[in-house]
Amino acid sequence: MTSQEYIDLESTYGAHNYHPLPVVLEKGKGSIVWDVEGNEYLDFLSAYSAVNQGHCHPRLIGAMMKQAEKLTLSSRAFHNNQLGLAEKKLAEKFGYDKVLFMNTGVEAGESALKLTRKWGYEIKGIPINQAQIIVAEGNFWGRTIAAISSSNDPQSYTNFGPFLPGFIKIPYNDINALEKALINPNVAGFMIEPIQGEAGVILPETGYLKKAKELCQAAQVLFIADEIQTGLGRTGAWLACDHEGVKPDLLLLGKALSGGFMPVSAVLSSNEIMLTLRPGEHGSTFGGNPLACAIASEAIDILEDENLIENAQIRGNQLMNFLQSLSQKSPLIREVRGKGLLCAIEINTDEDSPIAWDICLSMMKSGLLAKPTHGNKIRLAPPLCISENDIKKACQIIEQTILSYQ
Ligand code: IF1
Repeated sequence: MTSQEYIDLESTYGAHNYHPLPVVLEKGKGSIVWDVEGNEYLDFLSAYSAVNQGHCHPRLIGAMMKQAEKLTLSSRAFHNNQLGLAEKKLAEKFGYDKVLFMNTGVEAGESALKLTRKWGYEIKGIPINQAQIIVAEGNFWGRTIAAISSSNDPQSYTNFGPFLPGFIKIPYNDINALEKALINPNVAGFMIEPIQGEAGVILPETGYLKKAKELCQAAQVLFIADEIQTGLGRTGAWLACDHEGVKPDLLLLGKALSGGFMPVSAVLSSNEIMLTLRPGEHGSTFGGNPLACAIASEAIDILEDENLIENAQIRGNQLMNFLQSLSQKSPLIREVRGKGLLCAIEINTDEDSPIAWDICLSMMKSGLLAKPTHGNKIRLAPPLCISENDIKKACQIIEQTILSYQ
């Protein structure tokens, strides 16, 4: 079958809830993917930062096969011999008392908000059903009713109402707005992405996260860091919060927690917060399943053993240096932003201009896959295992494409 035939199948039989680039992938290895015609591409999206370890990592295949032949799912009605080991590894790695495994990132977000509300009522003493969560405009943490209720993006919420109450929306990177919102005694938590991915790789000013954590602490409000996209090495540190030495009260992980093999997410927190959840009050069929735990454990080890955090920093500097010099040469570029291997080019058009999309189509034809977010921001986020040479190759493709648009 040809790419077009596969695309037609999806169009006929699938929901039209995405607008993918016209490429049909069949194989992936490391930073490279191949389409059904055998064309090779540098993957500069990494499945939205889920394949930080690189596509189809052999150690993850091994861990998956080994566990899959023994036990894939026990349910939490019984214990299994992988869960405690994985909980210990994550808790010790990131310095928390306890871990709550879920599946998708949005489930980790939902779980964190339930924990925060419970803690708000039972520890902070907020009147029942009055708890408020502060979120930042431009946030993206998934597609559930709670997630879109906290969103200010019409594409996320239009015609999906009625919405959940209990969210206070403030501008991102605005410490005065946070200070004001924290006056409300019913605020239980502040949930924030250390860098806003979907919004177009928006970085807060240096010191914002640190100040925000301090203000939350002083107001007895939980600081919840959504590191589902920025975590696990993506920004050149284990966590984006590490760049400012900020320790969240609740830490959300997902995506690369499984290296792209299956949905695995987790909330990490303290005993005081975690133990507000008592048996039977929260869970999920696949949450903490032995297969996911075996894969997650190996996914963490790979990041460590292969120095992928350090590689993200070095390759990220290489990419950002190139992007900064390119932005001097091209009036088409409004701004380049990034930290580690989470970068973006903001094209000098408004959001509904087709130029960013056309640039991505051209780069695709030259062998590089990237996709715009919010219209005119092109996210550039290759697997953390990417080589110096492949960054060079990508830079050549980006430069020749952008300069051809003069
Ligand atoms: C889609 C976006 C990225 C996330 C953060 C939680 C979640 C995500 C910071 C939820 C998920 C995914 C969702 C996917 C595309 C992708 C995405 F463009 F949608 F926003 F990466 F930027 N927190 N992001 O980025 O995790 O439930 O999906 O496992 O929905 O199209 P999930």
